[in-house]
Amino acid sequence: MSNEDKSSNKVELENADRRKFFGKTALLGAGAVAAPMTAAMFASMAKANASEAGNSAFVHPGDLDEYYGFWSGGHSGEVRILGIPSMRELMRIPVFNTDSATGWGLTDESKRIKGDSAHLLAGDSHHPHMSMTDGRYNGKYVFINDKANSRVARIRCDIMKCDKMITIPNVQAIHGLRVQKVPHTKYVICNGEFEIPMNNDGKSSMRDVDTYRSLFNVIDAETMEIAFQVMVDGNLDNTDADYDGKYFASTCYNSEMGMNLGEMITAERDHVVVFSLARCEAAVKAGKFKTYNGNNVPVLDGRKGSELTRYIPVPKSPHGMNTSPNGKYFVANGKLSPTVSVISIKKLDALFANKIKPRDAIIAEPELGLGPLHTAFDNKGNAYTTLFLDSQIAKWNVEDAIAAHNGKKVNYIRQKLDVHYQPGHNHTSAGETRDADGKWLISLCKFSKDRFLPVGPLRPENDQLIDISGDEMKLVHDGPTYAEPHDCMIVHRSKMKPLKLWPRNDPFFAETIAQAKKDGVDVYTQSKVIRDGKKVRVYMTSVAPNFGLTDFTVKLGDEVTVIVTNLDQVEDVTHGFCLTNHGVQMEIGPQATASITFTADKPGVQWYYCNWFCHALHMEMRGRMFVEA
Ligand code: K7E
Ligand code: CUA
Repeated sequence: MSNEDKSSNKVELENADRRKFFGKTALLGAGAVAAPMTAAMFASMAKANASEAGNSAFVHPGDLDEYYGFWSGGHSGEVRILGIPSMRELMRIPVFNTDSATGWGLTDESKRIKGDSAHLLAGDSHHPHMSMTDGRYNGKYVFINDKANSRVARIRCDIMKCDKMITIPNVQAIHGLRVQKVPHTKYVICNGEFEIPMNNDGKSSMRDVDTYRSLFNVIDAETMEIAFQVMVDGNLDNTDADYDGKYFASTCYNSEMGMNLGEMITAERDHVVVFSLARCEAAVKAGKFKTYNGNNVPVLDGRKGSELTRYIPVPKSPHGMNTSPNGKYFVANGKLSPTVSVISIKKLDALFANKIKPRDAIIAEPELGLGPLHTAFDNKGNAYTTLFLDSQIAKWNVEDAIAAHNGKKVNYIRQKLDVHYQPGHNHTSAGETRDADGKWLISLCKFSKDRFLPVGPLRPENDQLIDISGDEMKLVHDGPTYAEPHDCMIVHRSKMKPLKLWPRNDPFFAETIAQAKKDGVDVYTQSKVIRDGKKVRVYMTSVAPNFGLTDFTVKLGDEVTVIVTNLDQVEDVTHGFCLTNHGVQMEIGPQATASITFTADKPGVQWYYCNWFCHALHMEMRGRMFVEA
């Protein structure tokens, strides 16, 4: 028996075991189960196989995962980091939400980063994607959209915190988001989904649907400012970039510009919009743009007939857009059509030169099953498409699908695997980069139904781990998740270099330190109270188990800012600052400075304490704020 055979055997046993437990009749690989296994037998077998198998999902206690997975938290508004293949949740990164553990949304630093949307406490994150160099993840940033409030945020991967956030003007609901892959991520691209009047001032044309537009948005990845927007016909859904640095493509559903469900699904065909980056940049340079709503963001006209775009008709209401890692194809996923449309990227030059017709760029339209939403790829020419209605993943071969399109009698479907249940996105290890390695596939299922202990009317989603290293897909893990991962991306750990301590004077809190300097305070050595009219700034250091100040005094009604610097140099020693009865709490990582501002509106003694368990004397790490009436 080869290592791979043993691994497969283990997986079949695991599947069979689980299905039996739930009383299912559909036993996959039932022949592999000769006799009922005891838990101990299974555990020892799993362990033995894990140590021998080439692609085992079993990660022993204390062992580290091979991949980082970045998960969107959907309408929780956050981003999560999971280890793959263990599927252990390693960290949560609050972004569009508010988080009382870290103080995200409460601290002065996070409010500055959130900027004009600091007052918004909610969000709906969908698409986390990492910056790239030459089509490979570079471990620098992860970008994420907020559909609910039309925002895009950036996470710095050295500290794993959100460091930039912008609200996109002239649009509503930022949905699909990806990055420029080649030569590097100069731009983040994203779609404005909901169409609105271009000047949305409530004065005119609000009910005249003909004035509604949807925009494609191009953001500078370093400055996080909008480079330009492109007006299109129809609305936009998902998007992706090529591997040549030339084209972006977005799916469009509702080309009808309908305002209700019935109107939105009348047309038999919608389209994919392809954007020429060079032509768009040239148009911006030449000043061929307009501005709207009183801001100065250049808006290009990329509607039908424009030289900036091409419209490729595809069947009804496409959803996902995915570029194959060999750089040859854009795949648009049919959603209401059982097909996906394969667009040849090589043919786009001819399309933009008007040498071929739009539909000539489509070189395959394989029928896969009901409700294809998103497609992922391995490194062997296979694609994996989620079938929402069928609750399956279809594995198909791209070159065979092209051959079939050309009239050859070949079966391009390799396998269909049941997933549980109703998958949306799926994602393969490094599958949206040149490093696609064909080892793991995640299926992000929208329903878990009977897969877990019931926990009330609200159930978790189910993110399933599938081994795709062999000829057959093997389901190896059920991963319950909180509302609602839409998408994830998987990056090999060799690409990541997260810091263990915060750098002193890090840009994350540079403004806080600049204020301290103005106040004549060195936050790395001093604890001091500065009064500035009705404003009081309280600087204190912290070293386990002590705050630099065991008390400080303010007057009732003062606006108080507490600035804490954690001087501990020990990895993993985080302190907290929590003021009782004031809704004030935050994290201060080792060597970090963090600040939070509140009104001292309660007289008398108000205790503050460290709320991260940091030391045997952590309970004693507290002090008093005296508020004089
Ligand atoms: Cu398909 Cu927002 Cu990418 Cu959800 S989207 S599934
Ligand atoms: Cu510092 Cu607990």
